[in-house]
Amino acid sequence: MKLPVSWRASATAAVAAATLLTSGSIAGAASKADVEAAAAPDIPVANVKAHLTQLQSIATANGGNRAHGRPGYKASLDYVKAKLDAAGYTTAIQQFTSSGRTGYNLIADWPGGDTNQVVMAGSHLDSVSSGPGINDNGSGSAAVLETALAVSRAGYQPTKHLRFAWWGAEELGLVGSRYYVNNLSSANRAKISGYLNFDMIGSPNPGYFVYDDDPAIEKTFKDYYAGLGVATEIETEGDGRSDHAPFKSAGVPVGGLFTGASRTKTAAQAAKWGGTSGQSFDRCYHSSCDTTSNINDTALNRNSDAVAHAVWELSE
Ligand code: DTR
Ligand code: ZN
Ligand code: ZN
Repeated sequence: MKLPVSWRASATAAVAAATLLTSGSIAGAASKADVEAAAAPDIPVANVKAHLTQLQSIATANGGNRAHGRPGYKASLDYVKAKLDAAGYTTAIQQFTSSGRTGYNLIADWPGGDTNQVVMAGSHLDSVSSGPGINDNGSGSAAVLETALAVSRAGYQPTKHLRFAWWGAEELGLVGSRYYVNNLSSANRAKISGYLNFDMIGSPNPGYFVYDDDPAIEKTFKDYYAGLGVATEIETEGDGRSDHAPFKSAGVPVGGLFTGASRTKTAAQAAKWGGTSGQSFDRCYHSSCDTTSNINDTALNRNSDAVAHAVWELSE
């Protein structure tokens, strides 16, 4: 049984990679240890916002939501899948049932890379039934989609294999992501080097929170933000609160980003991040006002670029 790997960027990648099965650590690809890693491209925030506009239109045309078991969810899934199919991905829809309704996960594999080392990035695509769910979680879904499209545009061929996922029924209790993890063989589960989760990354009164799970994934995100001169905080309430939880429970290294939900921004946080103290990070959390107007473009832009940075860096 391969030990759960933890990420470790290492100058001795060749040695570390050769002892992967015994050391329990994963390093950057040996073949690129002495070559500057390919830098991720900028993710055009206009493209991300265009996806959000499409998701908004889908919700508006389907009773105002994109919730599990409702037409708006399947229409959202079909939109994302069509973009990925056109970009050369190998896509698969995984079906499940929850609360008597059919749910769907979308899994998209980028051809190439070592399929024994799979880097995954995912987000839940469903909204609550009370609204369109543009920040929660169109923001994460659109950023992951645009990163996947950027991989295709770049013709990126990393050492590791890239897999992207859009989960159903997260709002019912992480149902889709748990179904995916539970239905992996132990061999296939052990091949997942890491799972990156993006759930609410464009909150209107944003904070910049990094999941405090796998140290190397956390460092990848914190270093990225340090490069921007943006302070980050550890996401202290994330455990069990989103789709990284089933992966973490299965021993997969996880990480992710979050801009905040109903908790209130403190004066100290407003001093370093801007925005309004004494106000929720997202006043429209799980509400009908979670529309395309409920997005902070700077946060969405920074986090979309952070998604791409982490995908490139952790798969090189
Ligand atoms: N459960 C998520 C929102 C959420 C609340 N806390 C965190 C921490 C990390 C990620 C997400 C969240 C939802 O409503 O989809
Ligand atoms: Zn939610
Ligand atoms: Zn969410």
